[in-house]
Amino acid sequence: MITTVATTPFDGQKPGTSGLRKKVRVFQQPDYAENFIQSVFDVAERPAGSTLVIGGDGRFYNRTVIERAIQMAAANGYARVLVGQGGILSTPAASHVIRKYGASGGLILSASHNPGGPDEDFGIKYNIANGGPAPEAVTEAIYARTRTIDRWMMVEGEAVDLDRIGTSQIGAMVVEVIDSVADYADLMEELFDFPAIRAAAAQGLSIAFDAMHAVTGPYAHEILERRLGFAAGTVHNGTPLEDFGGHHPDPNLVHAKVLYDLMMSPDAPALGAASDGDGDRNLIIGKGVFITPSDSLAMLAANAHLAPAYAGGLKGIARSMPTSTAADKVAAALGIPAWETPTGWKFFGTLLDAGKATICGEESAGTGSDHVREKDGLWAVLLWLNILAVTGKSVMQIAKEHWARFGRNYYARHDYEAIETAKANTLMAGLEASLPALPGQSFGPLTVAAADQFAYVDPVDGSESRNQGVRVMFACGSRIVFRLSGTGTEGATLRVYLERYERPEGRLAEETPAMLADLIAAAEAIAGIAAHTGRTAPDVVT
Ligand code: VG1
Ligand code: CO
Repeated sequence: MITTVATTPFDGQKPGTSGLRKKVRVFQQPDYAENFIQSVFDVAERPAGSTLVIGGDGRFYNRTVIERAIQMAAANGYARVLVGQGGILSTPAASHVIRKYGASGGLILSASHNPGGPDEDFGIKYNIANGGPAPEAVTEAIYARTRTIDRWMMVEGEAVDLDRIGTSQIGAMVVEVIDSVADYADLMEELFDFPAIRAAAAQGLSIAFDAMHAVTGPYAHEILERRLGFAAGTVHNGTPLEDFGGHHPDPNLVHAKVLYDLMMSPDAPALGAASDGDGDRNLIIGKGVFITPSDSLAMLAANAHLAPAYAGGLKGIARSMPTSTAADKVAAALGIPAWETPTGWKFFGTLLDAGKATICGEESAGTGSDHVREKDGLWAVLLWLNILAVTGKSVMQIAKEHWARFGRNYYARHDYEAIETAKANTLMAGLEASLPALPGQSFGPLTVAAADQFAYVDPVDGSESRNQGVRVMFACGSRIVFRLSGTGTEGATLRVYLERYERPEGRLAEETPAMLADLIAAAEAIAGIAAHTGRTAPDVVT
């Protein structure tokens, strides 16, 4: 029987860069999650007989919301729900399941790399039938609906046992609890040269993978240790925990410091890697060398033909605007298009669907391809392993050869977290106002060539996205980008992206902070970060 519950709108249910992200306490308010999910169901394109996929990263509050979402899906006319066992599906696995089983969409419950637990973060994201994040037109429609919603619906049935694989029924709807890992692991086996990796592993190729007590643990155990034969213990922190062991499941040099230290030690394996809360990000560290995500994108694209799935070549490479231009140089060398999109994976969907790009990436440790419509942490790790296995080279060797051929993009991102929102907005407004006067001005040795606020017109569907970040381009090819994060749950986070290009004949083996010092000083002079925020140093440098 369908129960209709009267409700009133909540303010601020506007999806950000990647879904609706708030503190758990906010989501725990009566009707809060229900209003958002009902708004999704009210606007989503879902023909009669549709299937919905539901999965999450296993963080605190996951099960509660999944149980409710299943009851609501039954009341809203879905024919079938596919849910990962224990409520677990990594974000890329959810994308694959949506595509494989022809679902009309999916709910992914995650706040990604944000910490978890009763006082931390939760999130809900809706993905469409292509498996990718809902594009802005859809998220705008969802948001508009949250502002007028007056009821939500559910079928009160017997609770589904999320832990037991099998089929049950709620009202007229079928609920299938599926193996969270199998479909995804099978897909990886199709894409990559597993026999070559297995053979290399048997001959001593080694990897340390830090699952950060997040969703990729079970996936990494199955793929790396069982299917590829890497030694037991290859996967560190492989048991998903509701609070990620009290850590940030953010695979960067700050939060994966233990892995970094291992990789810089004499005992380092060939490859060190980590993934985030929901499994869509990746960190790549070779023995003695950190590979920036922007460089990883470029190096993967340059070597992708070594993996069976990409042996026929790439159709194009896409990167988010703040991501370094290293990938563009690879695209030019391959004679394929290079696309520049706003931040967030939702902007890659149309390019992938239209066959304009095969590999995409973001500076925030996201890389992926047209095999799904999300970034994919383990995919990147497996492509690296495939390349190492086939070439027999070290990560260091691949990096050095890459820089010698394409030049090197020194790169860093400085984050100023939990700034008062008003101060952050004033800073950005000041920056924008200063744009017309910037060209021609010099900051130390750097002269501004151009400055703008990035706006994007999707080359496939023509949709426009404005205010996607302030870019300051210098005559020497260096660049600073300023933008506010769209995933935080506390105040505002200012991201400052710094990039300096050195030609192949230039200085390729320097330390990044020293190479970026002039740009860091210029960023302060241009934006007045200290004056606006009182901060004299970033909270996180990645
Ligand atoms: C951040 C990253 C962006 C990424 C997004 C979601 O967004 O910068 O590149 O797509 O997180 O990643 P923002 O707006 O905070 O800069 V995840 O792994 O949270 O789904
Ligand atoms: Co993520």
